[in-house]
Amino acid sequence: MSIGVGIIGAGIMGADHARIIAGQVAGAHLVAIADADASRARAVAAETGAGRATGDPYELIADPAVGAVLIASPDATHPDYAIACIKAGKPVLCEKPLAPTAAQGMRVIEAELSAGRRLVQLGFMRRFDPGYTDIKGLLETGRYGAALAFHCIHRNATAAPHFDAAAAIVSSCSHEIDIARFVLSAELTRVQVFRARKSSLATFDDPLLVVFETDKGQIVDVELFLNAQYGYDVRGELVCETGCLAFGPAINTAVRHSGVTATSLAADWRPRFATAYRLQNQAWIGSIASGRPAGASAWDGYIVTTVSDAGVRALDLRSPVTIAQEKRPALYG
Ligand code: ISE
Repeated sequence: MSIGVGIIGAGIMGADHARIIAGQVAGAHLVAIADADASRARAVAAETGAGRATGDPYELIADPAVGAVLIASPDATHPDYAIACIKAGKPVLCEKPLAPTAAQGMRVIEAELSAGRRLVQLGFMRRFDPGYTDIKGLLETGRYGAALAFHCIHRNATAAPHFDAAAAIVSSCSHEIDIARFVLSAELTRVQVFRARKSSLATFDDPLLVVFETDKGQIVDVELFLNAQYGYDVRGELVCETGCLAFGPAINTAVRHSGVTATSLAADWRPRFATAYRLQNQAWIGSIASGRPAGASAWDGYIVTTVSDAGVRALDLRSPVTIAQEKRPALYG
């Protein structure tokens, strides 16, 4: 049986997800696109063969042909659409972040708790990226001893026009917050944010160095540089007691010529994480069919919002902030 998918949001990510669902995922078919700008919804629907387009996301959620909803609209709209889907009993893949703040994210947790079942998967696609899954697998063999530190680099060529330093933490750094918890099987307990000299090409404090401590005593440092100009560059290195596990960022063939080895970089995250997005979306559809949740849960999404709230406070205060630890409800195992 094929699951009819509706997508809310016809921007960069909504259009990308529409192409992935329409062309690369088994067991699903694209039914409808919604966007506050109905003409954008119509354009993506025409390109991807989705039969319906609407300017009203709630009409899409109520559509009986839509069995599952992918939310890729602006961040602030995620909680309301996710809650409407939960109330309608429809599974959701919600782009990160779950919400701009923890207080708003908690509304989604309360909706799942009162429904008594998990319907939301968070779009932290890096959990499906072979770079991260490889180092997690290698760490878990025990061959390299305990993980001590995780160095992360997160560079974009240019930041979206609406970005500021707080958005860099809430939106961009949310990926490292989630993936550090996932790779290290640890919780983040403290955060400090350092501002480097501001790039003359940036409109906000960029780059930032965000440093976390974990409940296992590890350090996670993230260089966030969203106006790096030269390309999209995400990579990392996990420092363990007897070895270091490094991955990224090249996605293409190495060309050796004229005494130089060159590998090209992606322009943005879509090609860099194309495999991760495909595997994530396939796992989501598979989880609906099997009834076994996959990927990051709404709870993971909520915890990330508590950490990014603390990160924004640390940015403003210019001093370390302790991250309150939350008790995981039984629903989230
Ligand atoms: C963007 O929203 C993403 O999700 C990308 O993965 C991230 O690298 C980028 O910094 C964000 O702005």
